[in-house]
Amino acid sequence: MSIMAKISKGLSKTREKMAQAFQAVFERGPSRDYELLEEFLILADVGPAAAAAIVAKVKEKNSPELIPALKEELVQTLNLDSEDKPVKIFVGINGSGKTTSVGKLCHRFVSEGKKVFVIGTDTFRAAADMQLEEWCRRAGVPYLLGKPGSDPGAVLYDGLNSAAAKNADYILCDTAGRLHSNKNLMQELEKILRVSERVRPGAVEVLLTLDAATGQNALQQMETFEQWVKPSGIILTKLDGSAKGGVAIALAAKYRVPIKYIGVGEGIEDLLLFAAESYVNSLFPENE
Ligand SMILES: Nc1nc2c(ncn2[C@@H]2O[C@H](COP(=O)(O)OP(=O)(O)OP(=O)(O)O)[C@@H](O)[C@H]2O)c(=O)[nH]1
Ligand SMILES: [Mg+2]
Repeated sequence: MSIMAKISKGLSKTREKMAQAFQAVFERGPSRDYELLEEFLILADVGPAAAAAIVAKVKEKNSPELIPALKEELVQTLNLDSEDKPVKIFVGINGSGKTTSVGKLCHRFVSEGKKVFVIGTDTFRAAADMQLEEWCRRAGVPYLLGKPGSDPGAVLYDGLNSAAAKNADYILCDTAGRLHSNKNLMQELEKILRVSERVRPGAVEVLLTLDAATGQNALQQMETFEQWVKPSGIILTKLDGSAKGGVAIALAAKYRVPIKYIGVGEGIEDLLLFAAESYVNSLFPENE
């Protein structure tokens, strides 16, 4: 399957929902009605603030063709510069897809010929180490996993040193799931980040995994993680099972943090590089 076909398939539920919202809204009036356009975007999980901002920009364009103008604006909203740093720390709430995304990204980097090292700092959840170990085996990458109950910061410190000895191009660090409302666990994450910055100054980035199905709640998660660890990229997971892919636009509009990858399935190849234009094209029905 081509990448475009994979993105399109991964976004099929969202596209269906977009089409339904479009029909429901515009059967009431002409598709040049900007108020209706805003309503359509809100129904499509773009969220009220981003919807208003986007419609204002589309209005400015004063284009005779509304949908192409809207698409162009959506692409611009989603098209954000992103940096690629060697140490990537995966954070996010429980079950959002951190460990799976680490496994998939290992596979992606290995197939690009990169040397990867994985550090598992989820010493909290039972069997977390076995799950990550299985992914590392499948991707064929070396790893260091913390013993159950051990201090995540100390595990990370050791892991970063082992990775340096192996000359890894990329070091992917899995962390335990934590609710954004849990202050102690957010402080622990802050500490993990401090440790890594001390060992590899300037080389560390935080990737926040967000489950697309959580819709507007993803914004709240972003809000809190932003306060504690400033994610420099988002991985939007489980798009295949969700109709709420429009939330990508809400996130990009509000936080200006790039979406780097999207998860479109449970398999090792189901993590795709995010591309604003293909994403937007896949939201609209004519691309099926
Ligand atoms: N369909 C689908 N399932 C996914 C995707 N990403 C992750 N999953 C599934 O979501 C579930 C949770 O994924 P994990 O990777 O274990 O999530 P986690 O964030 O590491 O979870 P904790 O460590 O418990 O916080 C698993 O069953 C994965 O297979 C995706 O893109 N699509
Ligand atoms: Mg996990």
